[in-house]
Parts: sequence; structure tokens; C-alpha cells
Amino acid sequence: MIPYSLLYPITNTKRSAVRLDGLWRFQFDPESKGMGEKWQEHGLPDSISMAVPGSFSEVFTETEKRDYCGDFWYETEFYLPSDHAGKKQYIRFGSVTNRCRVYCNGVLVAEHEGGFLPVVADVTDVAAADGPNRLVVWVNNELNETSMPCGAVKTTRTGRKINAPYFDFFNFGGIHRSVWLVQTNLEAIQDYTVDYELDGEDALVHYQVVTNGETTVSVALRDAKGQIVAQAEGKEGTLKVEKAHLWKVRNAYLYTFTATVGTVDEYSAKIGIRTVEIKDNQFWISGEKVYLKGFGKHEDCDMLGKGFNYAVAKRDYECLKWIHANCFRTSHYPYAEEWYQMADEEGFLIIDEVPAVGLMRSFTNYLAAGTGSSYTGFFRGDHVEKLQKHHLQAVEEMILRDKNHPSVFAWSIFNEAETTSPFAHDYFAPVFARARELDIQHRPLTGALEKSSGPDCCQVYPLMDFVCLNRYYGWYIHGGVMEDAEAEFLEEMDQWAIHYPGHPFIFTEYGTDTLPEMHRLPASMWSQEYQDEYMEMYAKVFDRYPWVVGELAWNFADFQTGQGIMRVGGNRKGVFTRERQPKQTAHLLRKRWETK
Ligand code: CKU
Repeated sequence: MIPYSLLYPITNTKRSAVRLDGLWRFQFDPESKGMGEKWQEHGLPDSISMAVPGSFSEVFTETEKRDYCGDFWYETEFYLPSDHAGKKQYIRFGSVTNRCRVYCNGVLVAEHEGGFLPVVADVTDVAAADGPNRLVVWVNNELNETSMPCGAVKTTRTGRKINAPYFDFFNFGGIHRSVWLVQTNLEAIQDYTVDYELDGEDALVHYQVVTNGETTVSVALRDAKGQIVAQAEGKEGTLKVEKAHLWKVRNAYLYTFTATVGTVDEYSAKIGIRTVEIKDNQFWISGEKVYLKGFGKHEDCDMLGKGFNYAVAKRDYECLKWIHANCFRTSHYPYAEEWYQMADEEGFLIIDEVPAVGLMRSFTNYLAAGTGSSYTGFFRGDHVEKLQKHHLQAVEEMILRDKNHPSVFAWSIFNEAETTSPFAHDYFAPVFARARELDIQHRPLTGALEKSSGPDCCQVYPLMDFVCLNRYYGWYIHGGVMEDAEAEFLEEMDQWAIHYPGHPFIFTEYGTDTLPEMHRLPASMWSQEYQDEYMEMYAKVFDRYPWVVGELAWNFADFQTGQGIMRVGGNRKGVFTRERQPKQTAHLLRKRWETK
């Protein structure tokens, strides 16, 4: 299991958390000589400054720097708080993409594979009381077939390495989320878990608190006004909440859960009492039937790349509310934790996805997958064992990090993997099993299936509690010929009804690249009018099948991808532009979703 606490950093009288964000020193290392020259000890010899959090690619004006692939380094320094003696100190990165090693005063303190989940380094024994302490981070952004997500590295004729992702978003690298200096007492809370049971009007909140000591734990639950509504003693137990306010979709109610360990530690977090059920082919949240409306999103913005920014997130939630959405999928990786905190507050549902994307050998996977023409034997070969190890690790870290968010109601174990061979089933069965075992709330599991993963040949959907479909009839298939698109779409839907009855289905991708400046009468591909016609056709199909219980359009906003003849300044399937302004179809969806 994961050897460190993934608790989100907070400050109170027992623990402190200070953000180390700002301008750090930065240097590319194309020849990978930094380690040999001991940059980790002596610092970066020829650095420039770089924004943290942020993606380096989005700020440079030179091709080689934007597309840089290989090793790169960050450096900063920090001081311990004045009351540091006899306490523990950690450096916590929300994420470093795609892998890193962290050095404090020259000593390796953490190593992490994967670019979308936290990296925590215990620096207690290496950070000096009088400072400054040198923090150096080696980062590498090379993709391969054992990394999550998957891809390859190519070399140009001049010997320059470039990433060749098997997925359709720019492989932004860097320190993308806040970096914190966390201080706790030696004995401290490491983790907590909550689970809910409704008992008439009352609720039972079952809890577990993990500490690294023996001191008695007491817990309290406060309502939104700050009044204590339940209390208990012990590392495990149940809090009974009378006349509980339930967390409901777009009508959130949050309690504050506080665990106290004698005089040594205290940790508070917002929780929402809610249940998740699949019953009669439908989703029920806190006993109410919910139809999912929203998007697949990306962490992506002009200038920031994948760097988290509160104002961007705030704007996105305002747009989501305006359009009457209630849900999004964290396609194709777990997002910064602040996204989930905001969803908890606003009552949005999240399908939390691990970075298992590109599990199919193709540089234009969207084409291969969109048309259903792919089979590459991906789940056979020497890479599979290591890939699965990274996959399991990502599932464990994601569930540990996100399990207590009321907004997270389902886990997505992959996006568009090559699921048609028996090898895929053997690969995925243990990953699904591990996720089931880890989540004490037993949230439903899913994966997003592309066109090749049809009802007659996909080997993996029997592992899922509900099925997510990514479909592009009218774009990659029968683009511009809407009646054929619709006919073939209906044929597939009728097959699903036969093959997997009794399970809810949702659409996690459907959309058309659309240029905001392009209008065409009659509608033609890439125009605003075509996006409208396509959305109308999909709505008609969804409404025919009562077991289709959600529509998450692709994508919330235009986003950056690699270059290619199919991508005009990135993927333009956004319902909003990359600047978060509505395209015409946003108004159409808004009207539909207001009453849906
Ligand atoms: C999207 C079936 C196509 C795969 N899907 C994955 C997603 O990441 C892409 O951006 C297609 C697209 O717009 O092509």
C-alpha cells in the first residue's frame, strides 16, 4: 500500500501547510547529464525561472522548448517553520508530470511514477533548522507503453526527442499543482474514511481514522452552521446524525468532520452524507433518480497548460451551472484536488478516471478508435506486467486520495483501451477487483468504450456496473451524412439492449470539431450549425432508450493536442471555446438540460 499520507494539506493549531508556489528555477537536460553532474546536490547550473504551478510548454515561443521531451529539473529553497523542533515535515506536490525524483539538500526523499496524483516526501531528517534548504526535482516526461498514459518517443533527424502520445491531448509536463510544506507532530493522523447508511430520517456515518500512534482518537461532526451534531471516540465507529441533511445533486449540504488525537493532532474536512445506488437501470443519489448531464473535461487552458488555477476552475463551474450540467468525467486522469472540493460545494457529480488512456497502439487513436478499425495486440507482450503495476498503483492512489468526496460517485478504470481480446479481460479483471476491494463505499465501476469495443466483441464490459460509450457517428463515421450516422447508431444501440440488459449506459463522448467563427447553411462539418444538428440527432437517440441515463458531451471546452491534419489548433469539439465562451450549441444544450 501507499507508504505516506495523502491527506490534503490544511493548517490549524496542530498542523501547518504553507504553499511553496511561485517562480522556481528550471532547466532542460536533453543529454540527461544532470544526475551525473550532481545537480541534485549542487543545484541547477544554468537555470531560467518557471511558474509553479504550470506547464512549461505553454509559455515558450520556441518549438524545441514547447515540444521538449526528456529530463528537466526544477529547484527552489525553503525554510522550516520556527516551531519545527521535534516535528515532522513533508513536501507535498499535487502532481509532477510524468514522473519525478525529489531531492532535499542532495538526498533523495521521494520518487514517483505517474503525473496526475500527489508526490509526498518526508524531509524531517534532511531539512536543516537554519536553512535555506535546497529542493531539487528531476522530472521526465517521456511516454512509453508501461506509463500511464501510454505513448512512445520518436527521434527527429537532428536527434531531437519528441513525444508521440497514443492519446489526443497535449502531453503537458511540469509541476502542475501546488507544492506544500506540511508540518505535523510526530504522532499524527494519516488518513480517514467515511461511509454512509440512511436510517429513516437519520443517517449513520461510519468512520475510520488512521494514525501512527496509540493516543485515543475522538471525532465530531458539525453542521453547516458549525453546531456539533454527533461525537464519538475511537479510531473506528459510527456517528448518528438525526434528521440528516443529505448531499444532493446541485443541492449540496456539507458537514465538517473533525478527528482529534489528544493534544497532538486534529484534521477537519468537509463531507457530504449521500448514498449512491444503481437500481432499475438508473442512478440514485441520496434516494433521488438522477440523469447525468455534462461533459468530459480536460485540465487545459491557454498559458497555463495543465497548471491548476482557481479562477479558471471557478469560471468552468459557472459555465457548468449556466448550461444546467450536473456531472463531469475527469477525462483522462485524476484532476487537481481543488476541482473535487469545488464540486462537493456545488453539488456536481464526478466520474473519477485513472490516467489509463492510450492503451492501444496508435498515434491517431481518435481516428482508429472513432472508426472502429483498430486491433494492435496491445495486451500481449513484455510491457503488460509493468503497465498493470502502474495501473494498480494509480487506482490505489486515486481511491485513497478521492474516496471521501461526496461528488465522486463512480470510478472509471480506463478510457478506450483495446478491449476486444481475451488478454484485455485478463489484464483488467484484477484492476477492477482491486478497485472494488479498496472502496468501502462500493461506488460503481466503469470504463469508457470506443467504437471497436462493440457489444459483440468487447471482453471487458461484463466487469462494469454501468457502461460508458464514446461514439462519433456523424463525425468519424458517416461525417456529413446524418441519416446514415443515425441508422448505424441505432443498430448498435439495439445490439447493446440484447447483450447487456439491466445495466445503465451513459455517453461519455460524442461531439464534432466546431470552429466558433464558421457558420454554414445548410450545415456542414466544422460549422456551428453542424454541431447543433449532431447534438439534436444524439438527443433523439438517447431519448429512445430508457437505459441511457446520462449524456456527457465531448468536450466541455476546446483543448490543446499534438499537431496533425485532423487538429486545427487543438481539438475543437468544445461546447465552449478554450477561452470559455459558448459556441452556438451551448445554447441548445442549455435549453435541453434545463428540463431534462
Ligand atoms: C476524442 C473514439 C475516439 C476517442 N476519443 C478520445 C478523446 O480523447 C478524443 O479527444 C475521441 C476526439 O475528439 O477524437
